[in-house]
Amino acid sequence: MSESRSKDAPQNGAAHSTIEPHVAKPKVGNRVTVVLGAQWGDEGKGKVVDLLAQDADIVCRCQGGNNAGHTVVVDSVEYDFHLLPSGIINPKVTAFIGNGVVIHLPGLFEEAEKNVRKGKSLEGWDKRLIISDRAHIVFDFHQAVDGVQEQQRQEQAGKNLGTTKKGIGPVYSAKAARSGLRICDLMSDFTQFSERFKVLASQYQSIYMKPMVRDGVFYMYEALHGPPKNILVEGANAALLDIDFGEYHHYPPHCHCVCVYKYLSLCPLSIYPPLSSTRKHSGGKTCWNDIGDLLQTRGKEVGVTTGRKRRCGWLDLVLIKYAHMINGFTALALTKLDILDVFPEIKVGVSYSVDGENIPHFPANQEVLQKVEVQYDTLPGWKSDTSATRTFDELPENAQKYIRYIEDHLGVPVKWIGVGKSRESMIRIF
Ligand code: 2SA
Ligand code: GDP
Ligand code: MG
Repeated sequence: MSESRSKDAPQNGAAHSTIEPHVAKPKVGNRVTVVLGAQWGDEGKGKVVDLLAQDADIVCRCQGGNNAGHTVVVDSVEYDFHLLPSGIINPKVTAFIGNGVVIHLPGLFEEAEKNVRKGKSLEGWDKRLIISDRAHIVFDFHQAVDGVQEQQRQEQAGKNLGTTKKGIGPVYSAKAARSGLRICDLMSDFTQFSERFKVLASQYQSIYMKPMVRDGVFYMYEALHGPPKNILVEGANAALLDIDFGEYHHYPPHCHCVCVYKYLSLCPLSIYPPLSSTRKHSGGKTCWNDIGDLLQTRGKEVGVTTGRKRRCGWLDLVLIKYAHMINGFTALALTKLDILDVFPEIKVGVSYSVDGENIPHFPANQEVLQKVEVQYDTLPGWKSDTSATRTFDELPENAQKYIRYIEDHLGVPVKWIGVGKSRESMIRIF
């Protein structure tokens, strides 16, 4: 994990000098850490964010909506976050929902209330949440449209995309079409809203939201230029769900899920990829096989948002390398090692071929991806329980070799290893 202090942050020198000559560089000492999923989501980002949030001042969500589901287990209480940054569980942290996030307001309040009922950690959440006024609003009709579009796809093409039906695609489409409504619209002039929305909007505009809503750009600018802070960015979804770099057409990603600014980016990587069951994935399909069901059952792999069973398979290092090329990961957090405890041998996808010929990259085209055959390396398993392990040295020798193998293959250091759901079940190697 390389650290990106703000003095190293990418600067657009020309723009700074010609447009805003007086704009100061961010204060030296600020640090931005980005946590991103490198597969198809559900790698355990929530757990990693919770861990890092203990040293963070601000935790930001920057994309996605309540299609995401991030799990954090503290003191045996399992919290699930969809819109709220998981770091909000830490009372010292300010949580920030940025302009790239699309917000379903009833969902946000339901999520907060549900988690408040579960345990003390969420108490006072509304005092430590900032919402960007440029974030777009998801209305119930967006969710209804999502469902209708899925049905139409099924009828017209014989298959649908397996969306979460949370209205994410429709609201990002409206955003791109410049017809979306933003939090700032809700907070100020209602004339843009139809009569139908005025009633709904006024409820939220009243006491609940006003104290939270700020100019998001100004807020983050001040944070970056004020006294040094640790800022943690919580990626939602994952690289393979990105609208540009993900599997376009197949799993219709809706927004950017990758780190474009090359700040420090940390990658939670489940050691087997869990995928939502409705997906028909191609690239990783050969990594789904008869062991998938066992991985699903052992990992209790069920969608946090939809409750759908996730499909699971062996780790695919070709696509992790691809995600690394895009994001430039500086450290890996390998989660769910414990799930592999029962296997006598463990396979790892290491190369792709199409029609017998090796291809060195992750194909953009879905038809090519359909034809991909994955070549595996097979490593010996360790056949023992790692869930109580707390140091690298305590891990069985073959588990250590497995981790070093992944590290060597990717050229990125592993700094955390997950051996269970709870906050404590994480080995640190630093
Ligand atoms: P959408 O609803 O428009 O964002 O769906 C587009 C595609 O993105 C996939 N997608 C996800 N994949 C993994 N995890 C997600 N979040 C939930 C979780 C999933 C759940 O954390 O468990 O509960 O099932 C997520 N959200 C969206 C989706 O399957 C589509 O392929
Ligand atoms: P996210 O979307 O990336 O935040 O991941 P999710 O919360 O949707 O799904 C990850 C699941 O794996 C959750 O149920 C976590 O509690 C669980 N989990 C995370 N890390 C580990 C680990 O190291 N071992 C095991 N057994 N489960 C883990
Ligand atoms: Mg998830």
